[in-house]
Amino acid sequence: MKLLSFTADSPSNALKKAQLQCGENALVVSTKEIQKKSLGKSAVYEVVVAVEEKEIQKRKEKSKKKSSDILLDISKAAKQISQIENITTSTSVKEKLTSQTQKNKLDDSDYKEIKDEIIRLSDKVKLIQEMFWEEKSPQRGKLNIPSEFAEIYKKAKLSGMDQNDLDSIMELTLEHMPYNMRKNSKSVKRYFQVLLRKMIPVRLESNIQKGKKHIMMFVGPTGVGKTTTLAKLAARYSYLKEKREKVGIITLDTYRIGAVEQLFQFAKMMRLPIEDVIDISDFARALHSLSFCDTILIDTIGSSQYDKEKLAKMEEFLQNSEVDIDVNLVLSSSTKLEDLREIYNNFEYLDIDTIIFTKFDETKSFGNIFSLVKEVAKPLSYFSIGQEVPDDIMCASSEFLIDCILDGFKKDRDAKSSK
Ligand SMILES: Nc1nc2c(ncn2[C@@H]2O[C@H](COP(=O)(O)OP(=O)(O)OP(=O)(O)O)[C@@H](O)[C@H]2O)c(=O)[nH]1
Ligand SMILES: [Mg+2]
Repeated sequence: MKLLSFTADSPSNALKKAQLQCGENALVVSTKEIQKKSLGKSAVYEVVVAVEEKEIQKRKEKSKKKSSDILLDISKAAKQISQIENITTSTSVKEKLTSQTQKNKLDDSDYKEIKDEIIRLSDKVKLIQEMFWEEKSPQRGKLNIPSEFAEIYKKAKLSGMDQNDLDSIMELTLEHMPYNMRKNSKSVKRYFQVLLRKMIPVRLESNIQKGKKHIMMFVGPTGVGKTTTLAKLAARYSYLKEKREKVGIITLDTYRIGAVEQLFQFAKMMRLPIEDVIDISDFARALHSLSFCDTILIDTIGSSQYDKEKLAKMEEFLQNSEVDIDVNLVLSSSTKLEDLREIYNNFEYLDIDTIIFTKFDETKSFGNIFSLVKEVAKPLSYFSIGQEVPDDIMCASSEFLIDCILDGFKKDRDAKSSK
């Protein structure tokens, strides 16, 4: 027989402790208060119990077993968890990651796989954003746009491109794009960019016939930048290009006071010959007096596309000319597609050779240019990218235009690379 003592803040709690350790049958020998309750201190009671030694031994073994049972359960659970983990990750990138990390090494293909997975996930996130954007699933019109294509679709759509153009290009892309390129939005964007570029006709400056007199006439609506563009090109041809050319200027039908003044001052400053023409008979004379020039640039007064009388007069000048005139339609990038169409239709009978777009710096959407040029199938020749004469002009480039459509106009970066 053994006597054991248990203490607690009450006799019943002390007894509970004793019974927990020695069993319900433990014999209570005494109960007494061994510390009185005082300020900040609770009372302490002691319970002394008498227990058979065999009983103590039995209870010790039981408690040992209980804790080893718990350990067993934990290790079983751990085993199960690791088995589940192995199954779920056996085919995934994660398994490779774990096993490769053990070897402390990841080879390039693993990195690529992980990268692709991250891009795929980010595409999914983009798709969700997309769905908020139009508050509907990626089912747009009759086209079902996969998530990797969502970003590019949105950008193109916001660029002001014609919806039918966009849908047919998307359809083409979805049909022909190699499967391995579809994996993420980056490769989709690259493919889409190349496809769009191929659709834009561009007339290279180098394609202008050498040795042949080049007579360029600038026509277009009022205020689009015809005179400014002419001045920039006059400087470019006469001073800035590798091979300097003799450049002359003609101002046509310029009854408006001030319109000629500006150009006359510019020509004087640049030491370029300039002729002012009001009558058709004067036109032939002016061309003759500039016959020593390699390039003749003809400025016209801006005409509203609705001003049929003025347009008819311009046509008369062109028809009566005995020389080939390269007709350059000047349009502003910030004009909406439907207005561009209308302007083009009204100037079309002048037999337009090429289109110059101005004011790239004044807009954020360039899809209108893409759609117009695609529709009318006339090549672009120059882009005006600001007000500065002679710097803010560049040769048209489909690459530059598509970058503007998909990523916006960035003068410093793009202009330098494309001049
Ligand atoms: N921001 C910006 N302004 C431009 C650009 N090109 C021309 N401009 C400005 O547009 C305004 C009109 O330019 P003009 O060259 O006089 O236009 P225009 O077509 O000759 O005008 P009209 O002869 O009246 O028909 C001027 O203030 C120019 O500085 C350009 O690329 N970007
Ligand atoms: Mg003008």
